[in-house]
Formats: sequence, structure tokens, C-alpha cells
Amino acid sequence: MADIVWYPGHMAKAKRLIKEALPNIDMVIELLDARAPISSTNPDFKNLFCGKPTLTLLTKCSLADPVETQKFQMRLRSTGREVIAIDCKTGNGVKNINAGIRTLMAEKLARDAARGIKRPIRAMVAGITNVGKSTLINTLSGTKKAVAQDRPGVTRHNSRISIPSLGLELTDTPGILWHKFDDQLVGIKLACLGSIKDDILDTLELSCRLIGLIRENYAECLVERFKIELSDEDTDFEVFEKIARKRGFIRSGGVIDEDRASSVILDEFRAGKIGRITLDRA
Ligand SMILES: Nc1nc2c(ncn2[C@@H]2O[C@H](COP(=O)(O)OP(=O)(O)OP(=O)(O)O)[C@@H](O)[C@H]2O)c(=O)[nH]1
Ligand SMILES: [Mg+2]
Repeated sequence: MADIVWYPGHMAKAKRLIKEALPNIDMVIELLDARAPISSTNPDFKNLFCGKPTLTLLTKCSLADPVETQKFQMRLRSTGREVIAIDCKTGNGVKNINAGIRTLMAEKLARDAARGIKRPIRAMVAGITNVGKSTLINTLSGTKKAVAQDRPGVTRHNSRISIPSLGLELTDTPGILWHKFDDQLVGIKLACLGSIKDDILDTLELSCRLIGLIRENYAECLVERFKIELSDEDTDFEVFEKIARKRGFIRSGGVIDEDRASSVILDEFRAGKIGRITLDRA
């Protein structure tokens, strides 16, 4: 697969706007996708947020392998980070977020209290495209003020949403990737998660790579979901063909409808229908 390079102009602008907003921000809530917490870590964030207290959330954890999520939480905590696994669809972990924020900001809150100051904590919600930033803000605020959709690159500007009941002021930000993926596999995993627009990708190749990744640790999920038999000798494309035939994605003349099969495999993975699968390893 050709190198995935997806850093449209608006992302450079988004990064600049984030930088400009930082002086008025107390802390950062960094969202990582629980299905690939390493690959969804933007390496630019360390410099960008230099020194701001950061709460790390592993999002969409109902779609990820719970054993791996647990391991990632422990691994990240061992580096001194505050980490909470959440899922905005099931509500899992969401009620722990405000307590996590308050633990992280305890000193500042105590200083403010000593001076008789009562003001909201200003947190910037940041992460790669499609990781669930706007959904998180809507979940915490109980509103639909932030536009959230199942495609990458929806949020294009910073916007502030006040949640007086929680004493929070959250800034939604556009998802940003980085210039070039040094490790091509990172780009492939992010594409599998739906963080890179499908229309710039070869979806047949991507779905075969996804099949390969799933086979590494979750081969039984493919067998169960698609009712196919797997052999170690099968290439990933042969598995793809088995799935397509089983689902009847055949055009006249017996030719496999590769576009249809690819998009169904990717969609079902992204919706968690193939199983609770984590692509990175802790
Ligand atoms: N299953 C599940 N889906 C989620 C969760 N959070 C977000 N989603 C879905 O993920 C998709 C993207 O959510 P958004 O909130 O728009 O993501 P974003 O990070 O704001 O994306 P950009 O603005 O494009 O960077 C939507 O279809 C959400 O419904 C979650 O915790 N669990
Ligand atoms: Mg958004």
C-alpha cells in the first residue's frame, strides 16, 4: 500500500488555533482510541501541550478487547498518567471523568478555594480525527451542541461548551493527525478505525490488511462472524474472498464484488460486529 499521507490544510490551521487557545486552558483531555491506544497517540501533542496537566481517556472501550484495555490502562498509569477507559455509547466510565479532572487539578482548585475564587476548570478536548471528542462533550453536557458524526474531520473549529453543573468549560477541537506516518502500520490501523477518509484509500487493500491484523490475535472472531473456515495457509486475500462468497457479494459471471465486500468488512469492524478487537498490543 502506498504511504498514507493525510494532513489536509485545515489540520495545520487547526493546530495553530489550538496553540493560540492554550494560554486560556487549564488542562488537556487527550482521547485515545481504546482499539489502538499507541497508534492513535499523536506524537506532536507532547510538544503542543508542553506541561499542561493531561487526563488520558481510552474511548470506545466497548468496542475494544477488555483485557487489552486493562493492560493499556496499567501501562499508561505506570508512566505517571491519569487514565480512564470510557464509552459514550454505553456510558461506561463516563461518571469517573469529573473526579479524574478534579484529582489532576487538585492543587489549582485548592489555591482558588484559598483565595475565595470559584471558577470552572477550562479543559481542551483533543485527539485524532473520529476518536469521539465531540461525542464526549455532548455526553458530559447532556446536549447536542457539538456536531458529532461517523466520519473523520467533522469538527473544523474550536468551540467552547460550558457545563456549569460539573464546573467545567470544555473546548472541542478538530481532530488532528500528523504529517507522515513513520510506521506505515500506524496509518493502516488508523484507517481501519475510520480516522482517515476512506475515499483517499484503497479499501480492498485496507480490508485485506485489516483481516491480517484480526487474524493475528482474533482469528476465531472471523470464523464466528462470517461462518468461514480458516487455514494458516490462506492469504489474507483468500480469507477476503471466502467472506465475500459467504455473504453472496458476487456479481454476474461469478466475479467478487470487491467494493461491497471491502466496505462491509470495514463497517462491521468499526461497529464492533466482528468482535471486541484491539489492534495494538500493550
Ligand atoms: N461505540 C462508540 N462510538 C463512539 C464513542 N464515541 C464516539 N463514537 C462514535 O464515533 C464517531 C465519531 O465521533 P465524534 O464525536 O464526531 O468524533 P470526533 O473526535 O469529534 O471527530 P472529528 O471532529 O472528526 O475529529 C461517531 O459516530 C460517534 O457516535 C464511544 O464511546 N463508543
Ligand atoms: Mg468532533
